[in-house]
Amino acid sequence: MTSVQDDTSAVGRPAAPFPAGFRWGAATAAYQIEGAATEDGRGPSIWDTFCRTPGKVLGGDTGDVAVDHYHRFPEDVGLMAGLGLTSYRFSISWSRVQPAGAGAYNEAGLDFYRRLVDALLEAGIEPWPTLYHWDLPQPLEDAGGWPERDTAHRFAEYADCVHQALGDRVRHWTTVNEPWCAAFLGYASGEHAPGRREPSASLLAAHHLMLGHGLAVEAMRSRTPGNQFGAAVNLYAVSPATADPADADAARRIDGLQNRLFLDPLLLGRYPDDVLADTARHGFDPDPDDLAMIHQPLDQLGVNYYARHTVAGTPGEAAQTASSPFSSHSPWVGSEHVRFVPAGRPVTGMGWEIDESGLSEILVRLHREYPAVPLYVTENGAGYDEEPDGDGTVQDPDRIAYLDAHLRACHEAIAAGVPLRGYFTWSLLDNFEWAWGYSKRFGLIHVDYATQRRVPKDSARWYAEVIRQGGLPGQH
Ligand code: IFM
Repeated sequence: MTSVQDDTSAVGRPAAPFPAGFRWGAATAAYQIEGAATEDGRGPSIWDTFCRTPGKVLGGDTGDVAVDHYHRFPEDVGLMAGLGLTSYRFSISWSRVQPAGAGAYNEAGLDFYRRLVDALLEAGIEPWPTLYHWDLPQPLEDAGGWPERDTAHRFAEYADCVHQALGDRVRHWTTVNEPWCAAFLGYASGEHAPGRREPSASLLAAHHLMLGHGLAVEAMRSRTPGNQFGAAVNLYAVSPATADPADADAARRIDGLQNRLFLDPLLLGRYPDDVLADTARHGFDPDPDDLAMIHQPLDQLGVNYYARHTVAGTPGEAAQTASSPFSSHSPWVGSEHVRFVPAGRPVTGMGWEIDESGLSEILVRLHREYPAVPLYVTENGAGYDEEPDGDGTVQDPDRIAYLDAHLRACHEAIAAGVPLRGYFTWSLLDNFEWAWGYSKRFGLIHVDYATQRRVPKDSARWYAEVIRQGGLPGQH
């Protein structure tokens, strides 16, 4: 077979070799894959409660069993090794490690992650844990949740405990995953746990998630300065629908809430003035002293990218924009009038428009507008609902095309000087897709939820070959 490095003959798309040492990974999250919801002392999380609330999750699905990764992780690590992954991004269930979210730690829960990390290291795969992927211990929500400042302190203590247990074997740490979703889908639109619809509280939640990040990094770094710390934010390219100034204003607002509200405090140590003005009527007035804590030096920044937002302004219109089939309340606090309009691109099975140019745009923008920090695409992938063919294979050409296009966008960004050091596809396995339950499949590996049988899809073989070659082949 021609190697990626020397195949430059393709007229359609040239070969796209990635730098030596580039991390090739896949990502998952605890509630979406582990199952074992009540085993070995795990406590309830907000997602356990939310899934049991009628009408919140499609089909009444829950993460009780998920894909049983808690028991099947040795098989799953074997599958990762078969793909040739260099790195595996997973999240730690706070409720498994500290069932009440404060106070006593659960050694059995920590042991699960010790075993997982050991299995990964033995297989030559770098463990890349995330400390918070949306599954707040229910007792902390009962005490007020992320809108309460104390939750940030509880998070830092928990993070420090996990770091103490694993810091000798784990080098790369992600504090919070997609704080936009945790804050605004959880506390404004309510389509995610805990399902609250309180715009002012959602802004406080966003602030405390970032404060928790800062406190956690400070605590962990003081013990093991050589470890690498960062957060994973879900960023979108944002375009105005037309040249109308109202659409330009809509794009500024959504870019502010989605991207800059998180990037500016994390990387610049300040909140964007325009976002503070847009949200002022919700009483958002963060303590400036917190910004120094949030603004920890970062060793890495995780970028989760899926799509572009195309938006239009409808000034003066009071009506809220529903963000999804699961809520009639807007997550766009202070900019509820903005409309999200289709731009006519092909969509994935989630209905998300496919636009790989948005990924290179975001990466180049980070490089130009923010201080230099090594970047990783910590999530990127496409959800469909494919099933095995009669012969047992799972063909997913659309996912392959999506991943190919987005990896080419990464390659383009690297060529433009962006310090992009790795790529994690979402997801390793089909899993629980939050309010969508098990109806959408993002995995490279198909899971039959009745038998828990794992079958690598065509995309898994394709990705393994990309990893083996260190990049993408040219296309004729
Ligand atoms: O499944 C989610 C993941 O938990 C967070 N990022 C987006 C994925 C697809 O919706």
